Amino acid sequence: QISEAEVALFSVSSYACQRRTTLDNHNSNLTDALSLLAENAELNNEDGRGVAFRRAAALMKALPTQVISMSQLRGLPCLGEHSLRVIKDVLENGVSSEVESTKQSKRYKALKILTGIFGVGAKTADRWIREGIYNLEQLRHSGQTLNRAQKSGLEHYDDLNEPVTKAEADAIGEIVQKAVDSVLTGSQVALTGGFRRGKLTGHDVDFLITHPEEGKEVGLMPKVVAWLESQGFLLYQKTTRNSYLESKDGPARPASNMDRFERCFSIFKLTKGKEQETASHKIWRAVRVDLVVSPISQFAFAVLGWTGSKLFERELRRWAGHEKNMSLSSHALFDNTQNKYLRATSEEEIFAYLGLEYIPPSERNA
Ligand code: TTP
Ligand code: MN
Ligand code: MN
Ligand code: MN
Repeated sequence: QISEAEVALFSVSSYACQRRTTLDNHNSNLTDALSLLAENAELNNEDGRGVAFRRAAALMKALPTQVISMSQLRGLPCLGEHSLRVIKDVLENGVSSEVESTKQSKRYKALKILTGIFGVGAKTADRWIREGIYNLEQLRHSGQTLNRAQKSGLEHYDDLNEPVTKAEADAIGEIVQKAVDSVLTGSQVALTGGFRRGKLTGHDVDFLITHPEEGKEVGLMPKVVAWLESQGFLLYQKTTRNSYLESKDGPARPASNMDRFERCFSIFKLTKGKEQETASHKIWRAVRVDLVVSPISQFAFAVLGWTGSKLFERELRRWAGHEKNMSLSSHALFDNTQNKYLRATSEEEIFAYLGLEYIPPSERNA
């Protein structure tokens, strides 16, 4: 037994955007369990429960040492009754019985397999399961009509479920830069998402494109996509135009956390290096790539919004709204008290407006 005096107590802020969360996680046994339950909740459209588990997992990720006793958790925020029960189970028994039974369940396994198809979300997967479809084999023989994204997702299933490496992300970055240079000189490409936070692998590669002269970026995406297509780099693409100007709900208050930038969800055909050639002798692999175009005036907000993590972003918006009476989006920051937009050209300025200490991308891994 560990005596009261020996346990290290932690002092941790309640919003993830007030904390520094690196990739160095001292409690992966606990965060893996909580993340799996968060994922399961999300797959079942239980969003409130999903966020509660995500917040608990993020809090555990931010602790500076390994937790060995429940008494160390006294007074910590973000840990609800359910999360504490899961943590206790892991600390006492090495595993959480709820996590183990979830992992074994037919429904969870099917949801994982089916939502592993690009273009298939929780709702579609649920409908298929209710029709008796639990795996890819059953889906292929079911006669279900698949949309263009789903067809592509099924075709490249294995590649798209293989983590993307930083080397592959950099190779794609060079292609995107070349595409952008070819269609509009002076355009800039920034790597965002998990790779900007220092992750070594990801499920996709995210890029933000802009031009230093405001307005020059208009219509850029279709040109970039046409260039990529002409060079044979795209296996799939769906471009959505910018809907920011015509939105009625005001720039900083999008209806959902989906932003309104001109964007392209794509699947790249990436030629493998000699070292990466596999036994199958396939000389290329499919990689999910997200491209987003932002005007330079919104660039700092777009970089901040697209760097993640998803929970860090959610917490920034919650902090802005609840603590500062401001509305933050990937386009702008609006001060509801002063009734005005706050301009920024860097992420540092945005944190300053929000009254938050600046957290660099590598410490936003909440
Ligand atoms: P993701 O690419 O989904 O996540 P990630 O890069 O952090 O992790 P992974 O390595 O698995 O790819 O999203 C990146 C960021 O983009 C995320 O912080 C949220 C933001 N984003 C939006 O702002 N709007 C959107 O519509 C989507 C899909 C993401
Ligand atoms: Mn450490
Ligand atoms: Mn990503
Ligand atoms: Mn993405």
